[in-house]
Amino acid sequence: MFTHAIARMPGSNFAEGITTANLGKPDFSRMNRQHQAYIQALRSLGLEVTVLDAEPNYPDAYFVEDVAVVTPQVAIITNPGAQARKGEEDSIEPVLARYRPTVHIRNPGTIDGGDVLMIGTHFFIGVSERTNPDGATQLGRILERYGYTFTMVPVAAGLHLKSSVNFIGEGTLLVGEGFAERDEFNSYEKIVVPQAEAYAANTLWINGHLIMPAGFPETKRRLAATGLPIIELDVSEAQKMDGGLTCMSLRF
Ligand code: CIR
Repeated sequence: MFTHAIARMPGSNFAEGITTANLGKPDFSRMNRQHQAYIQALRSLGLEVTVLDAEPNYPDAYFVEDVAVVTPQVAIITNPGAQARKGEEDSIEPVLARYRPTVHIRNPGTIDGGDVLMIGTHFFIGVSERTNPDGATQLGRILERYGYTFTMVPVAAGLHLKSSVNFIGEGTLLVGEGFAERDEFNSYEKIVVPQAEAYAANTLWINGHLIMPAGFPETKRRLAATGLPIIELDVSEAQKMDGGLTCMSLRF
């Protein structure tokens, strides 16, 4: 059960964040409405949500998932892989320190939380453009001290591991086509997201519910087979900035 979430308001300069998406310029008021609906959905599932103020110097800082990895025993503060995002982690630490002891990933290791998938006591850590092998190994060693195990997974496509692979309960992963046959995920049941709907792999599993991006009917149909209630949210503006549902909160 998740009981808490931390999110951050997007700033009025959020369109200056990093993006590779070619989906047009995002709109601030639409972003705010979508972000409000997101917070509301988390609250409707019983989470106590702390919403931090925007960080004017960091237009991507509302993607709070990337700056920490929170386990029941410890919060690991990351060292973000993108130059423009280095320093975002400083203001999350005092917030997480209210709930957990904190430890840090240090240079030359880099890691974005979007590459870290926690499933019970096992972690998959994506090695991507943002997370390097040193950062992944540092995180893995910290997790081992707390009794967790980990596997490193090369991420050749998509920004982060969780852009393409997410846990949806009952031993099941929601996976993009490129990850469906990967050995690392052998022991899980899988629901495969068709390539044309690849963005929908970034679906959130919270307290027996799924929150998925709106506009992906085939993925919705496949997810309906789980029997879990599905909440659809329009996250078009975050998508324009290469982000989505998992990225906009830390859940614990
Ligand atoms: C970035 O490129 O860092 C942001 N514009 C998007 C981060 C998305 N975060 C995530 O997938 N965890």
